[in-house]
Amino acid sequence: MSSSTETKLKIDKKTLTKAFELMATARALSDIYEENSKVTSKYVHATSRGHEAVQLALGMQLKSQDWVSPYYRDDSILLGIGMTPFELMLQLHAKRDDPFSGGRTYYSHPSLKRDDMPKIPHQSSATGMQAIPTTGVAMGVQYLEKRGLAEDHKDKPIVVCSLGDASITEGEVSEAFQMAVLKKFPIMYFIQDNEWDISANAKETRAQNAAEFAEGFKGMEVFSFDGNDFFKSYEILNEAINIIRVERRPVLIHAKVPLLGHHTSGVRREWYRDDLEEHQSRDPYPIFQAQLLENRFSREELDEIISSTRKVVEQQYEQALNAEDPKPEDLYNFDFAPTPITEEKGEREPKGKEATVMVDCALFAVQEILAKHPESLLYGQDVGGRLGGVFREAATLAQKFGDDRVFNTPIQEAFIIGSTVGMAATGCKPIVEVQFADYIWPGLNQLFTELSRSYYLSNGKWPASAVIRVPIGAYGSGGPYHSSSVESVVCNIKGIKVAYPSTGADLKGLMKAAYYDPNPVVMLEHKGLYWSKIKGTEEAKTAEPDEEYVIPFGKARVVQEADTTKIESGESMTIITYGMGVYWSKTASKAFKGHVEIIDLRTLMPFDEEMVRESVKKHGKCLVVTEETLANSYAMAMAGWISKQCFESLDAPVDIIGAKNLPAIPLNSTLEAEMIPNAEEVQQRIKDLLEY
Ligand SMILES: Cc1ncc(C[n+]2csc(CCOP(=O)(O)OP(=O)(O)O)c2C)c(N)n1
Ligand SMILES: [Mg+2]
Repeated sequence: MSSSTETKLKIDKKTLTKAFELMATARALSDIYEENSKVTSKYVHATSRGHEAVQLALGMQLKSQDWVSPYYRDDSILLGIGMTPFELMLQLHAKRDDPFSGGRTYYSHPSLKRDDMPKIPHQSSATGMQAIPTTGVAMGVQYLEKRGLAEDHKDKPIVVCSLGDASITEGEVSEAFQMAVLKKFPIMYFIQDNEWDISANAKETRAQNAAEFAEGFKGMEVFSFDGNDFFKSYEILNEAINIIRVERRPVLIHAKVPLLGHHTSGVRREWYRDDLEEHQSRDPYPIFQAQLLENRFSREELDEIISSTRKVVEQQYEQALNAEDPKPEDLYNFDFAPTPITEEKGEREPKGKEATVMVDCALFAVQEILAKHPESLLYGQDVGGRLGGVFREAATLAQKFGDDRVFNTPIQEAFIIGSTVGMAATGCKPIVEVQFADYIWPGLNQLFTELSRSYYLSNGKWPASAVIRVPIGAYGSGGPYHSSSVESVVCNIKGIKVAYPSTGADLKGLMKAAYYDPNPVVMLEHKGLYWSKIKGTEEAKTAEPDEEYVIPFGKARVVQEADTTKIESGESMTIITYGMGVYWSKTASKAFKGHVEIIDLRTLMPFDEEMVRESVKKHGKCLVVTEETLANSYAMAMAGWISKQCFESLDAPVDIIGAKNLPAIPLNSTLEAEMIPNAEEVQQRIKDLLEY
């Protein structure tokens, strides 16, 4: 036992005293939680009991310029970076002043943005899912350094992603590891191996441990050791941190630790553990005490620390328990960060500008952003220099702005989407691309679990500013995996905004608004409108608006007005639509000149409630047109909303047109045409409604 204190690194007495105080504090916390379990288990919690030594060794060596993503068992990391037990217990009791989330999320699910402490982006509770966002932080740190945009620090910042041993079997963790070694990010993956995954044992869940797994990731330097030994942990972490600070490359820590507490307050160890004695024999607390007794400390000194920390924690426990609860109205704070884009500005149709296809309006918008804002980047599959996007939507950008600003990613939609939350935390402004809407699914988890909740659950500390471009829609036999509509699923995620422009001018103005918006924005861009090649979509091609042009989200556009005489005589109706629906409706309404108003929503979340309400009230008849399958769709929800909001002014039931309710859009063009709505179908429904 004593041999491990003979480390090359001499740890001064002050540091050891601090470490012991913190370990005693962590023990006092978990003891007091157990002693008061009836009260403390109102909200679920897990503690670091058994993991304290390696966690403190890490937390105590992090600096204020560093970044760390602790997981739910990391309360000793939080003590190590300087959080007080009182602050931690405010979260335990889900109190209003919980510094992480204001009572919104569980114990030891931190987020922190203090000048004098390492930064902690929002931490979700989904095991392993922090790997991608945190690797995104490292990507942002690297980008800012390479571009000379980083703040000056004597010691360069490192990024730490802490993970339980079982969580690394999640597929997304491999995406993160792969990017870290490929790009040599300054990151530490800090794996605490207690060999448990709730009740599933290592033997059932893995063929190799974290250190062996990491061998598959070329360039990841691995340190594997007993994390229950504070001296050893402190020394190895010191070396590992130094490698990352100086050599700017990734490291994986594999620390073997006993799990001494319960999995969580709700899942008790006595229900299933058969190895408690063996784990108890590796308890870091008596080991540390024995080491300290052989190393400049007396029993009296240690006992004094143990009893005084216990008193402090007891007192802070009461204080935290009696602290104020959140008020009902607090629920509504921080749903979206305020955007500076609140009005339409700039010139939509500058004189002398030629009609420009939609795909180029998007390209020019991104080009202007990249030219003006060095913190902006564009990445995704095939957007790099060689091709410039499968739709040539990013053509020439890599050549103009460099391969470190516009680049290809591997086929990793989770990484493409999830990395933006970390990038945004560092001050970068990522614009990313999912190649086809059909492939958003592997990234949807990150969009839902991480991006959409970062601002809300960090109580307003970490907005995730990201533009996610998604080519969407059916176009010329794209078939079942290059044609799907996904807006209903995306719009169902709260905390993100969604645009679906139908013209070049709208796409450019909304792309700019999306960029300046501090929230995550999904830009749905219809492939069939990109070049206006489909008959009837010529008007998607517009003059390219000027550089200043922006359109605020939540402002629809009147595509076509009905005649006053028709409105007055009760012979008019409105169509609420977006995307390709705009063009089907325009073509269809030609047969009913002056009878049909068409509203293009332009943004689906938020949508222009006022314009929709006014338009329906004006006409008393309404048709909602979408390209999506109808069952449980955005369009159906819109029709429901209209029916309720405008019930008294409706002269007919709200009608809806959409695709047939089938699992996929078939490849064969006859089948595709049968599935998707068209102008003829819209024309028939207009007729029916006008005659109702
Ligand atoms: C994505 C996801 N799946 C399942 C869970 C439920 N869950 C919570 S903790 C846990 C075990 C994690 O084990 P490990 O990563 O080794 O951490 P430990 O609790 O052992 O410290 C599971 C399966 C979750 N939180 N997230
Ligand atoms: Mg485990």
